[in-house]
Amino acid sequence: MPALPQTAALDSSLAFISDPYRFIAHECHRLGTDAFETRLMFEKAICMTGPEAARLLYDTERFERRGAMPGLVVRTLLGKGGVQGLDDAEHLHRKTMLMSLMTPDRIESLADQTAAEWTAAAERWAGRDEVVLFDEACEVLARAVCAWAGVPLPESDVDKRTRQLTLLFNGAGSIGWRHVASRIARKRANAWAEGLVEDVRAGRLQPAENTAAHVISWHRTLDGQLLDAHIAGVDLLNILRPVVAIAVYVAFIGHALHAHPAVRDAIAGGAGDAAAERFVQEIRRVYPFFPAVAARVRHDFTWEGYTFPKGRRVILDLYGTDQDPRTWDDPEDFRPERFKSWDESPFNFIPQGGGDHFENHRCAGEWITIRLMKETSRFLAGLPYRVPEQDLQVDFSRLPALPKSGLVLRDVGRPA
Ligand code: HEM
Ligand code: MYR
Repeated sequence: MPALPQTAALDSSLAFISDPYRFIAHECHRLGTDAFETRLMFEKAICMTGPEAARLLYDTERFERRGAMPGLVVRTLLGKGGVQGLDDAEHLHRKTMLMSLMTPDRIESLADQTAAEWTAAAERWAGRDEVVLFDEACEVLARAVCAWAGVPLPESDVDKRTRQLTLLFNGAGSIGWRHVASRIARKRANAWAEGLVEDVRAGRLQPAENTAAHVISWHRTLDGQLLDAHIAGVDLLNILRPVVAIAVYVAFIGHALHAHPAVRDAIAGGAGDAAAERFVQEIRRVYPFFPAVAARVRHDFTWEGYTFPKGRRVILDLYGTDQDPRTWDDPEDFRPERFKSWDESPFNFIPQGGGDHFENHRCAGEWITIRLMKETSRFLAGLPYRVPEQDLQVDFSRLPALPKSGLVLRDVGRPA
């Protein structure tokens, strides 16, 4: 049995963290393979890229998620006990509950809430010289998602909670003080969310039945018990945090509208929903956001002649798969039209994971993300503003990647 190709370096942690979006694809290209073995944080790991690798990782007979995520990510971005680390019947049960929040009418309701928050934000900006779009988006989305999820957010807490929710994703992948700040934010956000769950259960808080706060607080596990309040809080944050994280895509929308004025004009001129959707899909394909997902091998198997030993951590390259030249012609070109002929495979375009939303760990909020991105694209395309001189370069060494300036807008006028 041939061994998997190996990296020259014994440990790749440093190489990975310095270029988190491109390390796996670059190394695969260099080694002429879709999968290679290395060490990450001193532990052996298999890294893979491409649609066939994605199909493999979402085979639940061969992979499980328990203990797959690195501790650094669990103690910041994800929290302990949430849906991401579950397997089999327990995962299916919890995921079904979370997916019940993703009905078309609930998604529309969040889109309406978000549109209203954008309009209110534009009013606030009218008196200011300039605004940083990423920062403003974090606040707008925090306000919108809390209202939608049945989570009270008094005006005096808006800044604090926005900062906390933002740090969970915008500090998790950093090193140094930002990572420490992210851990502190995780502790505080957990305490807040657990308190909310307790308030709901004690009747002190009575969110509408179709809200995340209600559904998660009253969810029962397979053996009929309420979730541990701490874990319910973690999964409530698994709804609140990622909606705020859409702010990263908002910054990319601002970037793309600026780079492609013809697309901006088309959207401002009322291009149909299908055109708006192709625009946001291309943003999700071209701009880097979530680099990779991790799983562990359930039991020994062979794939394309290589052995995958039980317990091995396996990392799937999401960004590189969305840039794979076997699927995408001229992958680095920004061409929304390409989505007219995309085959809708669940494995070749996976910015928010692959496979099935219900059966696998694929992102529960993918439809919300697309819907809010379309709403925001229309809002920004119809908003008068200037993009002053600034460093618009997308920083690929940062987690998550962002335009360096955060997208400064000047002389913002009234929305159309
Ligand atoms: C899972 C990305 C927005 C809720 C995931 C995964 C990725 C991802 C890569 C893991 C897939 C896997 O493990 O196979 C993103 C990105 C977003 C985003 C880039 C853009 C902001 C959202 C939103 C929500 C959400 C808006 C909720 C409203 C979740 C949940 C999971 C998840 C609950 C765990 C699913 C599971 O383990 O079964 N997301 N996501 N995400 N996402 Fe998102
Ligand atoms: C969410 O909040 O779930 C949405 C996306 C957040 C992306 C944050 C990316 C940086 C975190 C590092 C992940 C490393 C995985 C190997």
